[in-house]
Amino acid sequence: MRETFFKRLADLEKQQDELLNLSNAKCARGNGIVDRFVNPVLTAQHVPLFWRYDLNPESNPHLMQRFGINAVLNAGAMKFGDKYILIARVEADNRKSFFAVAESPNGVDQFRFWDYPIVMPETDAPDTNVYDMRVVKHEDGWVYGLFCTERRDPAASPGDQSAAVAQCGIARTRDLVTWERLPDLKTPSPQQRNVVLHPEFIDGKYAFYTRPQDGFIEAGNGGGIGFGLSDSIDPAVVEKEIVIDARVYHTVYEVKNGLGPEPIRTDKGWLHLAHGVRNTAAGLRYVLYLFMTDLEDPSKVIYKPAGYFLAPEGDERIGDVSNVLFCNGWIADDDGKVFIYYASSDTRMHVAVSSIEKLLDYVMNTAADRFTSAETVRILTELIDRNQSAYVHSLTSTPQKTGNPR
Ligand code: M1P
Repeated sequence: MRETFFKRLADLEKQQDELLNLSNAKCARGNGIVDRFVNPVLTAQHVPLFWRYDLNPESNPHLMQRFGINAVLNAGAMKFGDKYILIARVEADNRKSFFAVAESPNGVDQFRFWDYPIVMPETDAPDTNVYDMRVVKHEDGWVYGLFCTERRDPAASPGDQSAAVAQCGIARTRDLVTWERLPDLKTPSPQQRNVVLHPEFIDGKYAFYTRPQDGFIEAGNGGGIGFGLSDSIDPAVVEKEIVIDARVYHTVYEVKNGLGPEPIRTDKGWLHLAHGVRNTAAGLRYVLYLFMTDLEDPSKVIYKPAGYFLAPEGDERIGDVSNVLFCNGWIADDDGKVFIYYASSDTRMHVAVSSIEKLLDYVMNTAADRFTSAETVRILTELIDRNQSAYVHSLTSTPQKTGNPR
């Protein structure tokens, strides 16, 4: 029996060692805006063996898994010293999520979890489930983690075991190990998810991007990505919430949208990444889009390309909740490189790499949505006309097509 135990352990260790040391490479032929990478950066298989197994041959002679991990997803991200840090949502087999820190020396591979998950203190109303942390280095000197805290709806009938209330939990830390829990954010909306703290004070106040919603799943009258100010962070109270990026009929964000990570300050404006949700016969489809707000007034959208820049592709389309890309973490390096960490289908984490220069170019020079088929054809025709000009032909060898000349 002992021999079998140690043989199985050696196999598991070898397998995990290979995974953790796997080097990653850019996928060929990206969209020019970002480069995806071939391998996911964090998965359930990255979770340490000593979290999943009782490694004592006396108490676990069959070396069976004692603590199952279902998925690793929706990670907040930040640079901490010279390490690339992900604060992942780790979902155990019992459906409960918790947060755990993983670090990499280069941002694209070799992510390893720290030895223990984060012990998140609770408020007087204990969380049933916590997930999707946005990490923000605020100019007040603290590192904040804003996350969704979910509790059973106190008004639910005994037969309804799924009605829930989602709110924004807030905690802060200086070392990513010890966290101080603050009261949950208060807003005028019945429920909140996807709340992000702006990294700078606005008019001396803490600024929050919110996602007001009427129900646990449905945004209802919650019109899109909101914005509001709070005099303090302890407690944080947003009395007035305005919608800055609305849901729009027949778009990739018609059903819901929500801000992803904290915005990145650039000399042209604040770069924002968000997810948009549309309905299909096969269920909801989550894609990622970018927009920019004014440097002085981050609630004012100044550029917003039509549609998405990343949507589920290939294996990304399949998982616990299929057809979903979700991002709540990115890292802008000093050299201008931007690492975008996104989860696919609520199952695993990936990275896509871009740069501030490319993201600005994309956001500022890609046509905005004009919301109808006719206008979409007009935008396309303008592009084709420009590409058919003699000047462009003198620069490229692309042959002119003559099917239906204008
Ligand atoms: O399942 C997709 C995502 O659904 C929720 O996001 P939203 O509130 O925008 O619909 C969240 O539960 C998120 O964790 C999940 O990835």
